Amino acid sequence: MTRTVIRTCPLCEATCGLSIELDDADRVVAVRGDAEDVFSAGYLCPKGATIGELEADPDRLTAPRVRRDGRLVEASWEEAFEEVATRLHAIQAEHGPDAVAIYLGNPNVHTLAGQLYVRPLARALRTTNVYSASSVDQLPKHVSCGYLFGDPLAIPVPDLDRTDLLVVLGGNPRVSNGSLMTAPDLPGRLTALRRRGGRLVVVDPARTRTAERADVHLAVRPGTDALLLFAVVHTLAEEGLVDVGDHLGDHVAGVDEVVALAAPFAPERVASACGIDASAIRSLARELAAADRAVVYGRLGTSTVAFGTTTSWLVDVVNVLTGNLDRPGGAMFPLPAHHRPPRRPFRHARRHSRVRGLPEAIGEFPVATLYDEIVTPGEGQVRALITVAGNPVLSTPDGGRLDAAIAGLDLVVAVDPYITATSRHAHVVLPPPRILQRGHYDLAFSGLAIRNIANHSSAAVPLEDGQLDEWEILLTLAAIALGQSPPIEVDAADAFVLHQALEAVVADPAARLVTREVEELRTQLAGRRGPERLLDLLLRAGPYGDGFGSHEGGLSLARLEANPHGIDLGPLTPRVPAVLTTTSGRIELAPEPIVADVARLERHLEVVGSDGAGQTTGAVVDGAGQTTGAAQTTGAATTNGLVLIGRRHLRTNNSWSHNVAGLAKGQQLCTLRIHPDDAAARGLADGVAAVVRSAAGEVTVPVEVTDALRPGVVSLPHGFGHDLDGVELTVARDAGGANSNVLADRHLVDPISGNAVLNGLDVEVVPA
Ligand SMILES: Nc1nc2c(c(=O)[nH]1)N[C@H]1C(S)=C(S)[C@@H](COP(=O)(O)OP(=O)(O)OC[C@H]3O[C@@H](n4cnc5c(=O)[nH]c(N)nc54)[C@H](O)[C@@H]3O)O[C@H]1N2
Ligand SMILES: Nc1nc2c(c(=O)[nH]1)N[C@H]1C(S)=C(S)[C@@H](COP(=O)(O)OP(=O)(O)OC[C@H]3O[C@@H](n4cnc5c(=O)[nH]c(N)nc54)[C@H](O)[C@@H]3O)O[C@H]1N2
Ligand code: SF4
Ligand SMILES: [Mo]
Repeated sequence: MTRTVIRTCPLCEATCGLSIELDDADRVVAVRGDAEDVFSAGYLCPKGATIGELEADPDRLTAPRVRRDGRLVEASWEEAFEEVATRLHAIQAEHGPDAVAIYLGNPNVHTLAGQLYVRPLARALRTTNVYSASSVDQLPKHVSCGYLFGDPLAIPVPDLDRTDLLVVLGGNPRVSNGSLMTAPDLPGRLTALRRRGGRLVVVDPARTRTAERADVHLAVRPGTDALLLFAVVHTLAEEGLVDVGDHLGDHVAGVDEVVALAAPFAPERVASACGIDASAIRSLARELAAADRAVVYGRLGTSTVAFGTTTSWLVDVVNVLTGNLDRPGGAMFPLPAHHRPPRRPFRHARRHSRVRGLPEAIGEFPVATLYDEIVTPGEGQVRALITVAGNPVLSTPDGGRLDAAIAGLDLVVAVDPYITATSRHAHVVLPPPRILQRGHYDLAFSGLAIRNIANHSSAAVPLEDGQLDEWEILLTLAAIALGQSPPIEVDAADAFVLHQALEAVVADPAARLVTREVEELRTQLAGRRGPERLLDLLLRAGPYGDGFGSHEGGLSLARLEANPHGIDLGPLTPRVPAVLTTTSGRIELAPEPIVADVARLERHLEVVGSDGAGQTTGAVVDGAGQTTGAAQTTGAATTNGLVLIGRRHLRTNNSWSHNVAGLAKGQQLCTLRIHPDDAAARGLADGVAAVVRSAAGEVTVPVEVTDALRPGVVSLPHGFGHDLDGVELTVARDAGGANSNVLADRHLVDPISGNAVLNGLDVEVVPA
């Protein structure tokens, strides 16, 4: 006998519905796309199809591990938490709260536990040393949206199904399935765009799978998108094409200032720096202005670069200036179903990191400086690290050095299902349950979706006796961080979390509530615990909620449980000015800190634009121990004229799905892609080993010669390099490949956000 369960796939941002067949022993026998899912309508990619293999992976931990005599041995939960408490309390007592750092990895945005219980843990630690994968990813977008719209979470997304022209910079949605743009079946939606007569323009140094299907592919030089977009603004202004639209007219400040800022960036002046003809840049601007409904979208390749914030900002500037912001078919703000607390105007750089003086953003410090905080003595030095769903050794800059630094810490706690490059250094590893053992709801991605959707999946398989849910692990750690000793009463801690959530909701006049009595709401939520109880509260108080009785037929968790294929809440609708939380209440198109950094871009243009061959990144290089307010270029970096970028593969997911045998299909995925001319010039041929060297380090990888990259650019995927001592990933260890982040210099950051520069690194490539 088998049974079928309906689940949302948690493996990427596309949130596809899956129909999963389980046998009597709850083993996965088949995974199909859920044809009835209101959003994905049956779509499934090769990664989603491997959920069964992930669930059955023998390397996945089923019990905690504790370090004894140098080895990670199985232990009971009691022993594991005892070990954490003893060591953590000693460090906190002797060195204070900042001695404990926390790093939050990407899967936290894909779990309810990560979305609802990580914050209580971080707060309980009372540390300023909070780091996350955001600062190797989309932090510049949060910062630019914070300044533009007042809210770092107000990120406009392409209204993909209704646009006539989509311009993608630095994204490869046909492979990544989209990011900061939640839409299942992106390949299909992009095909549909062109079928209905729409156009796709891709700006990418590589001819990616997305670029292959584009009407126009502009093979930009890495790191120069800000110049390109400024040239678009310049053209719009010069040719009288600026029109923010009647719908926005009253709500935008700073148009003239932005136009003035674009003055130095004529297409003819940036063309050689960008590696794109001036006429192509002017055409792009004219096409954007002429299209009825158009949208510019920038992703990873515009974010993990030296001008990440500036580029992210310019994407929305162009959308505003062409009248495409907050309009159907343009860039629109989703309205997710859950209640969000009212936001205060965005504040940024409220603190600076101890060693390098890098700015705080969205409550975090850039992970590019975690290494410095660990190795630099003094008050506030990091001595303990808690990682939750993260693998910074493989995912963040200067991976090799960070690896060694983490190995020397007094305490490492990893909440992770695997013994990875990072968790192998742990004193305690706390494994969360499997995907099918927990409920799922996309709190993060429903706020980035191209339709308003609500979809909850119930746990399909029960926890085993004594197994802890991830939120229970996080709450126990939070209680320990507050000084309590195990055993911890999880339900008491959870009652406190609920109480705070209730207080926040009743204090918000915009929340849908029939009553503002905390006690009455608590009664109505009885019968649930943990994340499901919080979710029920947030849904019922949210913009489509049942208001606990005030809005009949509105959303509640019970209603979602009765609709396992999800509830479609309709297409995106205009949200300006309600969505704006700037002090002025308007879109601040020319925010001071971004304006102030334009001079650095001009200097960069002078360096790279003169002959089109200079390869400096334009990033701020701040020597350890001091901050240079001024920008410098890398200048003396090792280079023989090549620039390194990254790439993703359809069948892998960052660093952590590499243990699924079927994913790679025996193929070597971690190759250095290089243009035939560049290969020939260096005596490199397909399949031979090459040494790739940067200012930070070197790796040896096989070469793949392809004309899919523009000359002068090489690419290497990240997330590989699992064959380190102690890593317990049998398949991934054998898969080969090297840690590309050994090459990423931690000193190279986008100075406004502190985000790491992972694309556009100067490298030298020679035969091994
Ligand atoms: N050079 C280079 N580096 C990059 C990038 C790049 O393009 N180039 N991309 C960057 C980006 S966009 C990102 S998001 C980061 C990702 O960086 P990280 O988030 O640090 O790394 P992941 O590889 O996603 O590792 C996730 C970890 O979570 C664990 N895990 C999986 N599921 C769960 C769960 O349910 N609960 C818990 N507790 N743990 C779980 C996995 O075992 C794994 O150890 O990498 C960044 N690094
Ligand atoms: N299969 C698969 N899917 C994934 C992931 C995965 O690892 N595997 N990871 C998930 C995560 S965490 C994320 S954040 C998303 C990322 O989603 P995307 O951003 O869509 O994915 P990437 O493939 O990293 O695309 C970045 C593109 O930027 C280009 N690029 C590099 N430098 C520059 C530049 O200077 N300018 C321009 N214009 N382009 C540049 C690269 O060639 C690449 O094609 O993908 C998610 N989906
Ligand atoms: S596209 Fe993403 S969400 Fe959809 S099946 Fe693949 S991994 Fe899962
Ligand atoms: Mo990411």
